[in-house]
Amino acid sequence: MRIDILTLFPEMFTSPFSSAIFKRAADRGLLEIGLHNIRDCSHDKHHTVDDYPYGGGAGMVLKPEPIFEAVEAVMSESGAEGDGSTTPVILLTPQGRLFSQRIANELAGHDRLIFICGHYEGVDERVRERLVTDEISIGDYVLSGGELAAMVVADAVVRLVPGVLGSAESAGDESHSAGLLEYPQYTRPPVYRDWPVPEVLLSGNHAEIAKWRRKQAIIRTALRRPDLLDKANLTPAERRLAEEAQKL
Ligand code: 6GU
Repeated sequence: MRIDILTLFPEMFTSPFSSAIFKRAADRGLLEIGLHNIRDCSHDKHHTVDDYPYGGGAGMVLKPEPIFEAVEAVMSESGAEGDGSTTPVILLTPQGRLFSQRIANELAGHDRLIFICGHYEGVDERVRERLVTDEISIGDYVLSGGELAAMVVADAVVRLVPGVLGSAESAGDESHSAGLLEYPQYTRPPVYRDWPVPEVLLSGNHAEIAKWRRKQAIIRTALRRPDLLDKANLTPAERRLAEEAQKL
C-alpha cells in the first residue's frame, strides 16, 4: 500500500511513522508513505497557501491551486491503482463521514490512498467538489488540523494490510471487528495482591474459555456500548444475556 499525505506540517508525521505499526509495515515492504508539504506547491514568492474568505468572516481559507497541484503531482508520480479503481483522495475534516472500523476495512482494499489535511477555517470548496472523493472525520470534536486524524486513519488501515500484523496477532478477534467490545484479558501472575485470574482461563478447556469470553464480550458491550448491540450478530439467548446485563 502507498499512502501520500498532503499537509502544511509534514514534520508532525516523522516520529509516529518511524515507530510501531508504520515502521513494521514499511520494514516488511508492505507500506510506502509519501509526505508532501502543500507549501512546496505554492509558486508566489511568499509561498502563500491561504487567503481571506470571499464574503468576509473570520479565519483563513486554504487556496485551491497548491492543493490541486500537489495531488496531481502525487497522482502522476506513481499512476493509478493496479486494479483500475480510482485512488481515494480523502480530505480530513470535521465535516466528513464519521470514521469507523467499516471504513478502515473499505480503505484497506485500495493499493493507494491520498490524504489531504485541512487547516484553518477550511479549504476552498472547489477542492471538495472537484478533487476530493471522500471526506472523513474521526469524531465529534474539533482538532486544529487534519494531521492527527490522518494518523489515526492511517494506523487503523495499515494494520489491516495482510502481513503487517504478526500471525500471532491478526486483526480478526478484537474489539469492534465482531461488533462487540473485547473480552477481559489476563496474564501472569495467576494471583496478584489477592486478586485471582478467573478460574476458567487456567482450566485449559478451550471450549469453556471461548464460551466465557463470548459471554464477557456481550456483557461488556451491553454495559458500555449498548449502541453496538443492534448490529452485533447475537443468538436469541445472547440477546437475553445482553438485556439482563443492561438491567444491572
Ligand atoms: Cl478530520 N479534522 C479536524 N480539524 N478536526 C477533527 C477531525 C478532522 N475529526 C474530528 N475532529
